[in-house]
Amino acid sequence: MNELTQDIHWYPGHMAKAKRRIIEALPNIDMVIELLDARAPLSSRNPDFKEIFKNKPVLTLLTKSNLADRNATAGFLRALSGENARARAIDCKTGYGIKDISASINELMAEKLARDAARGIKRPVRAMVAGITNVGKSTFINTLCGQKKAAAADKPGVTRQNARVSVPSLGIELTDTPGLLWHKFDDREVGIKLACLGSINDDILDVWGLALELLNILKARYPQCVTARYGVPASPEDDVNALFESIAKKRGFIRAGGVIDEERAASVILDEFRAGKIGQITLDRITQ
Ligand SMILES: Nc1nc2c(ncn2[C@@H]2O[C@H](COP(=O)(O)OP(=O)(O)OP(=O)(O)O)[C@@H](O)[C@H]2O)c(=O)[nH]1
Ligand SMILES: [Mg+2]
Repeated sequence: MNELTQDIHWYPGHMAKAKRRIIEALPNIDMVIELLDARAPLSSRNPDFKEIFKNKPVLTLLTKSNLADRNATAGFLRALSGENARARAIDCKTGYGIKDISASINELMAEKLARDAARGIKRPVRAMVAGITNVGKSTFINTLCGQKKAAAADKPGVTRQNARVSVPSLGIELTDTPGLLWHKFDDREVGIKLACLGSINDDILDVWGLALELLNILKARYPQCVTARYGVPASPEDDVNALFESIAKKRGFIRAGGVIDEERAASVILDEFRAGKIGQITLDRITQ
């Protein structure tokens, strides 16, 4: 159907090292704050984390929730919360959900805090912030401490080392970590979705093929968003190549000779999706 036929395989050497460093740091960590992308909470969950963090309390946060489908987020929060699991939605661009984080941490650490208090010890809760590349770990830390302490940027692989940031006003100490992917995506769809979110470096991707994959999901689940954004009719039955072409034409992405500029059209569709301009969209479904 398109050129994205090979499995996306992305596990650069520095991630193996980063994983070792995360494991080494764990004895000095009280709890984990696991960040998932609200637009794909299942696909953006690193399957290695279950084992790595098995002995730690985990607070799960769905980040970038203002870019995601609200109904889907509500469903995922229910699915991810359990007796020993807490899940909350946040958005660091708008500040949504940020003021409740401290209470969630204290709730999760209530026993330890009570134990410390009984022994007259007052020390910060040490929380490790973990998640895949570009999910917003460093931005979350900056938002929580109200200062730009950690480098953050719109590309995967910005943070390369563990780094501690103290937030004395909240009684916590956060450890920023490099984004971790895993060795191989068993499910090809997972790799595609993570690429759509911007968690895999675009340099190694076929951008045209990826945009077609994204359009495939959008026409099936959010055709009204495609129509509203690009002014072209869209429905689940559409041929994805034809839909891509009509968007490219509508936007005037035509090279000399009337040939469609696929690269340009594909980059724009992906960029607009990532910036939330096509709408509030969630790529994962709860029952996958
Ligand atoms: N809309 C929106 N954008 C966000 C949010 N959080 C982070 N971002 C953006 O996502 C991009 C990646 O943010 P980072 O904080 O660098 O992500 P990271 O998880 O630290 O990435 P690595 O260090 O590369 O693993 C930046 O462009 C942020 O501005 C959010 O809650 N909402
Ligand atoms: Mg970072």
